[in-house]
Amino acid sequence: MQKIALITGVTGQDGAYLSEFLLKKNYIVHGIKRRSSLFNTDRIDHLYQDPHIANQNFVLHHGDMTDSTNLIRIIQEVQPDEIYNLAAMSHVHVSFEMPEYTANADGIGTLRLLEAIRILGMEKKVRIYQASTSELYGKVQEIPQTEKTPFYPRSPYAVAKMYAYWITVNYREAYGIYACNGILFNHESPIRGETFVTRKITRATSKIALGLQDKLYLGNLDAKRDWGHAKDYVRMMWMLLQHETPQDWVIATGKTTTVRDFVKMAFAEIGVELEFKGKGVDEKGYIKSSNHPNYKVEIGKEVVAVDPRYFRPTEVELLIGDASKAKEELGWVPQYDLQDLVKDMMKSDLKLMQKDRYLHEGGYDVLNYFE
Ligand code: NDP
Ligand code: GDR
Repeated sequence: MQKIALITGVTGQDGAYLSEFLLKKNYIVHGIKRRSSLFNTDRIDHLYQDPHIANQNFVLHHGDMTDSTNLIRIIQEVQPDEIYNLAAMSHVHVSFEMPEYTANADGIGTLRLLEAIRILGMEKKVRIYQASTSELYGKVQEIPQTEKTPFYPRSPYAVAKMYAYWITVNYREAYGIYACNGILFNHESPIRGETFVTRKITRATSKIALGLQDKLYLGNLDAKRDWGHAKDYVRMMWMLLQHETPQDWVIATGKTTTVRDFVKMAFAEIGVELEFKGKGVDEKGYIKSSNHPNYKVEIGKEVVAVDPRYFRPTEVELLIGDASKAKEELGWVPQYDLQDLVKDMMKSDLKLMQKDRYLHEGGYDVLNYFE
């Protein structure tokens, strides 16, 4: 019998990689996507199957975490063995601008999903993965952070996710539902959303290499994150749902790096050594040397600057996770380190920006719909 998975947030970074992974494992994958006025399925278009053919393995449904009737109907129709709840307003900074929506989608949305299972009497049939986050740790209580480290959320996003974390634990204890929290530290990839810091950096570095952009503006360069590769992390989502008993798991690399050092690593991929001078809002990054045969950038040029608009009202300064439990009990071995991740992202963005440059040179970079 083929297993059936339902993924909320299927159009996101993790949803796309997880769909690929589960399809390779011979699952039938159903995904929930939001209606939007433009196509929003870029990341999963390569998995698309013509809805007119029989026996599809990849099926999309319109839906939203803020609509419980729709969640109940989809779950009833799909009868999943596993549900991966990845849907969320996932941008920490934006959550300060949209706190109520974030609470609704990320916090109450998780409750809606769990209640749907109860309403449908599927408590014993289905296993649920909840996309919890290292943002729960927020203000540093202890390092490295483990499953036992106390939470101290520092944004509306993290507070909403804290509700989702505990409601998942509560439904597991109260109703015996197989529900797990994966407390995942930051994970990135070539298909990471463009406004998260790693992707913002690899895109801008690629554009600077090709002469399409002059400068990269960032916020807090001192923030430290434990960055892994999304491919390693989605494998883990599946692995932890296969464990005999439902538990909560930290997934992390155990290494932490500043935003500043990530920028240096990205520039190193185009043969540039960066030098940072100044402090706080006045800190700037200059080209110290440049030695790539294909990418010529001017020595001494200022290419990185700080813009306070990217500062957060409350910041998470330091994240570093200890995934010993997952490594020991589930045998998780990540295949990528940070260097591999930066290489993978830079390779992909350089290719994308090269395409942009061809379009730009051909005069096709701005499509005027209203001409
Ligand atoms: P993305 O932002 O790339 O994807 C989020 C997905 O959720 C998108 O498919 C988005 O749809 C969808 N979505 C947003 N709001 C709603 C809603 N109201 N109803 C239905 N769908 C919605 O996130 P990631 O793939 O990076 O992360 C996946 C999950 O893991 C998220 O819950 C995130 O908070 C969590 N997480 C992520 C980490 C990371 O480092 N990536 C670390 C720890 C946790 P659309 O495409 O239409 O916007
Ligand atoms: P984060 O990721 O908040 O950790 O949440 P993000 O990449 O947005 O920020 C990481 C750190 O970089 C600093 N920073 C900047 N961030 C952005 N976005 N843009 C900038 O210009 C910039 N300059 C500096 C931030 O202040 C922060 O300290 C991600 C999301 O995927 C969440 O959904 C997930 O739960 C956590 O990771 C784990």
